[in-house]
Order: sequence, then C-alpha cells, then structure tokens
Amino acid sequence: MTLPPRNPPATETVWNAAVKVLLGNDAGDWTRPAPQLYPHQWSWDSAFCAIGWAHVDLRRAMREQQRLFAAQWRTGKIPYIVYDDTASESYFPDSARWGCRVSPDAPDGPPTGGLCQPPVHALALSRIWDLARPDPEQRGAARRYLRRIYPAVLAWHRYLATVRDPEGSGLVTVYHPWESGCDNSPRWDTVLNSFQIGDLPPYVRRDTRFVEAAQRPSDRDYRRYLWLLELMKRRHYDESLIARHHPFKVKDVFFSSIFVAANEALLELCDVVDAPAADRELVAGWAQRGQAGVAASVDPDLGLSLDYDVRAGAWLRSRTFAGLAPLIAGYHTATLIAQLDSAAFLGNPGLHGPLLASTSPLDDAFEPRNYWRGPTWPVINWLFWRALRRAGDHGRAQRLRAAALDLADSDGFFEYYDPRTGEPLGSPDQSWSAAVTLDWLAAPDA
Ligand code: 2M8
Repeated sequence: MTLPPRNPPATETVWNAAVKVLLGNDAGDWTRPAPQLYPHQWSWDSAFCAIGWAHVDLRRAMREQQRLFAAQWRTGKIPYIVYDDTASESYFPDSARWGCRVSPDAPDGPPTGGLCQPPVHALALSRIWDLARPDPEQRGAARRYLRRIYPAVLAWHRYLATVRDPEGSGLVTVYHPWESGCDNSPRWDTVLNSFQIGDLPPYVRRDTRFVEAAQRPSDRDYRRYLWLLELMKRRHYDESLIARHHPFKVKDVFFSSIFVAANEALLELCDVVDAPAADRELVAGWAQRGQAGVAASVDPDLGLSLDYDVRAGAWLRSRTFAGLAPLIAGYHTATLIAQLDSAAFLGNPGLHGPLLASTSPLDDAFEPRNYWRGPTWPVINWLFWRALRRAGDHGRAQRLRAAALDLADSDGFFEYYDPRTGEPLGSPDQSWSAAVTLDWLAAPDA
C-alpha cells in the first residue's frame, strides 16, 4: 500500500525520493540506517523506519521491529545493534569486538551489541496503530501484531524502569555515549574526561572511510568509547556489576523524556491489546515517575534540563537540544518555550532555518559540522515537532515541519546538516531522515 502525499503536487517529489531511500536500504524485514556507513540494524533507527514504512506499506512496517525484538536480552534489554554478519567488514565495532555471548543474558540468534538506545519503539507502534485503525482489515492485522509484540515491549520498559533506574528516580541511567544516541555531544565531555583509559586491543575505524573525519567523533573519543566497551565485556555485561563500578553512569534526560512519551504510548496500546489492569497501573506509574524525574532536572538558572553524573553526584551543565527534552515528556512550560524561541535555539539569527541544532549556537562547544556537536538532525526535530503538536502548539510545530521539509526538498535525506547553511553532512540516504519526512508529509497540517 502506498498512500499518496496529502499535500500534492509540491511534495510529491520529496515523497517519492523518501520512499526510494527506504526501498534502497531495505534488508528484507529490517532497514539499514544508511547504505554504507551503517550496514546493521540499529534499535532506534529501526523504530523510526517503522514509522516511515507505515506510510508506504503497513505490513512491512509491522515486520520492521520484529528482528530487533527477537534479539531482546533475557534482562529485557533491546540491543542497540543487531548485526548482519555478512557485513562484518564494513563497520567497527563488529559483533566479535562486543563478544556478547560471554553474558548468560545475551539472546541466541544474530549477534548483538551490548548496549541499548532511546526507547522510541512504542511511539512507532502507536503510529502504526493510528494509520491502521481506519481500515477494518488493517486494524485486525495491526491488533494481532500488537498483541504479539506487546509482552516484549512491556519487558523492555520494565528493564528501563528497574535495572536502569535502581534509585527509582524517574531518570534512566546510560553507560555509554552510544546509548544516548547522541554519541559525541558535549553533554558527555566532562564524564569522558573524568577517567583514565587502559590498553586497548588493536582496531581500525571504518566510519571515516565513508564520512570525512571532521564530521565524525575524534580518535580520542573513539578510544574512550572502546574502553567503556572493554570494561563492560570484562564484567560479562552483568548490569549489577556495571552499575557499581562503571566510570560512565549518567542519568540521561533526553532518553528519560522519550521513555515518558513511550510509556504514554504504551498505555494507549494497553487498551488496544486488552492488557490486564495491573499492566496499565505499572506503565502509568513509570510515566508519572518519569515526568517527575524529568521536571526535577530543570536547572532554574539555565532554564534547561540537565543530565546527571551519578558517579560524581553532579549535574552536567551544557546547552544542547537535550535541555529542552522535558517538552518531549509533556512539559510545555513558559520557561522551556522561552528557551526554545530564544537566540540559544530557534531564534538564533545565524540559522539557515528555524530547526533545532544539536548544540546551541551560543554554546562554546558548538561545532556546526561535527556530528552531534552542532549539526541539525531531522529525527530530533521530529521528536520536538511531535511534542509541540501534542501540546496543541500548532504554530511552532508547523514552523518546524515546514523548515524540515524545505531542507529535505533542497538537499535530500542526509544524516545531518550544517545549521547555518543547510549544507548536507554525514551519510547520504539516511533511512530515518527519509522516514520522518514521510510522516511530516502525511501530517494533515502541523
Ligand atoms: C550513530 O551511532 C553509531 C554508534 O551507535 C556510530 O556513529 O557508529 C548515532 O547517530 C546513533 O544515534 C544512530 O543510531 C547510529 C545509526 O544511525 O549512528
């Protein structure tokens, strides 16, 4: 099923181009995030891809996350990568470097990485349900699919709410910048600089074969990323040990805000699958606790929320889009909106268009061409667009969507863009950039 774009004809070319990217990266039942740079299945990319597929072929959208959830760890963790070992030469770290089978909790089947990523999966499921609902046949198929996948999604959320938040703070702990999804963001600089690294087994980076090194994390960052991997492997991915001894333990406010939105989505899905009342209470409790945790992370001086370094017992001051993350958790407050509109973010006169940059252009750490240290990322803007729309802030949502569609129209579906010029950067034909564009194009207005 291919739905026509709702706003033709101006958007038809963009629509067709976005569909082409998904088809080009289609690996059968899952989608490569990018043709060369990312040849495996990444967790949150896959969820965004499911949203894109839902506009093209609902049955395909329902298959997208199945391989990912089939690779769920016994703890409930959804791994950040499910490897395609036919492509092991093209990406580092490969599955052998992770060696996850040292853990009794690792799944059988295709090998995985030892981390997780932001839990956007339930948002994708609820988008599938929204799109399937009007058609009786699709609705039946979607309900059956949701009934099948629901227990695994619940277990994934339970893992995040318990194993990753033993303090019951409402904020999720991440053990690695790769878990945040925003790898070399300045948010992590202080923590990454706070520990010494030991000897690393030899390795060769593959990412810089495909993308200019200046647009990727530095070698210094990579050594730290790999050191954290070695430490987790040495502890056999035992999370009780990691929680005690790991040098990178951060309450990630962006991850936690997505978790609130995901729990709200899961609560709606509880009705669709006729989940027991006890499940609804549990999920509602996780959402409420998350909201309180996220609200408590707002720094009154900065007017932005902060991540928290568990090991040092200190809030991490930085000015990135993550400071506005409580919007994603449903906090549409005057303080956050003032920040969003200010020169620190959308109101900055040096921006190509009113889109969120990954780091505030007013922050000392801002590097407009370097990966998560400045460029604009479509998926991040999609999350804020969704949040604004849900809060009834249609004016702001519409402006964000229009600017994002302009970028896609003029430059195609890149991984990220220079926020000052709109110049496309990173990988071309990035699946999730195409996927969220399809969702923007299909949205009736804002
Ligand atoms: C990027 O991360 C990977 C490591 O997970 C990498 O740079 O090699 C991030 O943008 C991450 O958020 C994303 O899921 C992944 C695939 O698009 O690429």
